[in-house]
Amino acid sequence: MYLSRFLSIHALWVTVSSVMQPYPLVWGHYDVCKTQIYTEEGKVWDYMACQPESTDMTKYLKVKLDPPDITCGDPPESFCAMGNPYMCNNECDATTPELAHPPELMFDFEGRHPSTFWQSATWKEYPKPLQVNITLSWSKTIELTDNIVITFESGRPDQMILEKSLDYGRTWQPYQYYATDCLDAFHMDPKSVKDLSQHSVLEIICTEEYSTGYSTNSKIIHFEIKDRFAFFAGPRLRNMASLYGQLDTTKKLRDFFTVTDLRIRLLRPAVGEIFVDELHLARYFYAISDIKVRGRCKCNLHATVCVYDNSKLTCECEHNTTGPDCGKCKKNYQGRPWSPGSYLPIPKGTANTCIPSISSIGTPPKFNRIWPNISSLEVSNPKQANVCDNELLHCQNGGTCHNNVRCLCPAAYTGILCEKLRCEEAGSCGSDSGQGVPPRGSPALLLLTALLGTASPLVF
Ligand SMILES: [Ca+2]
Repeated sequence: MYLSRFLSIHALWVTVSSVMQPYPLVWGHYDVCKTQIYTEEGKVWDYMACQPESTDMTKYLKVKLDPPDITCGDPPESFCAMGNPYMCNNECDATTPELAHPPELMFDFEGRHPSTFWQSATWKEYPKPLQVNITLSWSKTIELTDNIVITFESGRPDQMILEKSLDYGRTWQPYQYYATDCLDAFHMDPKSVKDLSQHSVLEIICTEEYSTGYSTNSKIIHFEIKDRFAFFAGPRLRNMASLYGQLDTTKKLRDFFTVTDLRIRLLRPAVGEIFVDELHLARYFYAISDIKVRGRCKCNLHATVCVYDNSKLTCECEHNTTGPDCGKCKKNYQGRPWSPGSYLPIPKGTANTCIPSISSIGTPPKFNRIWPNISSLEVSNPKQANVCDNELLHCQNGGTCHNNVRCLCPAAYTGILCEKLRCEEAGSCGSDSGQGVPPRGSPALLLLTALLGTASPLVF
């Protein structure tokens, strides 16, 4: 059973008018999809890659517990303080609002005292494991932009797995293992995210950093998104261009931060001692006061607005795209294959708009891509990171780097880094076998190799 705690009102987040807003003041926000510019041919639309603002995604999720009746208070029971088995004057009663601990208290506004929290039943059936799955579902692909933070009110669990799904809960993959003893619990060597590198950033690790039971003051468990971003963007995330370049070219990296659902698998509560105190099992339970998940709707860089209506998130697609994630071209706009927008070149990216179908207009469309005005980019973003240079970010296939903001490509090539054959983009390479066309993905690998300064292929 889903326990819905949503606002029933239509919720919408957007801070700018996508039409009226001038170019972003700070590069990298991608908060404008199109703007009108004046050319010799009159007013025309200039299209840019765009994405919704990062926001608190817990407002838009559904939470499900398994087992469904694991929340404490039905029937009412008393529980003891974790550190003191004789202090058992706390009561959980689902029928009394002041004594109830329902799941929605994991997502309410924290800041008041004392904290409000969800709590499980106690471990009265020991030695049968006390295990709870907490599933958070968005029914929409979202991109995580900040650490997932879970606050435990009565000791951090001895064993826990954070999992993710990219297919609405049909299949699950581990995101991170947490244990007081990783080897014992999961047969994994303990690691910290800080032990990882650009090469191993997608490794699934077991950490002992957050599982020291009730004996420390910290109540918090992180899943470290920002530390992973920092492998590409630097410790203070100053070089976001490098991160965006990576996200553009490496689908596995992009997918790593993308989810439709998260699942917190609580496998063993905090015990705090070597042995479970079987005489005082009311000391052992799970209690979570807060879960933070920040992210944005995945709209494939074709929308700045994501609407929450009727318990459903949907991108409001621009660039002649459609679908919940703007994942296809609108009818009559299939003049070339759909493609996601691109973060490059910084700061406006490339919209990769869908163009009218030949059949819909009778004559071949005039391909009207308007490139950013290079000189204005340089003036408005004097400290921007490079799109290309001659050290790390190489133009491919003989292209030359123009003022660090654009590759000038040989006639046969196109793309941000001259990575695509022009005939391939136009669909006129003339060979179904693909002979003569570089294997897809190889430019991305070349770029990665260039960025990471290694000659060996990466294992993601
Ligand atoms: Ca709370």
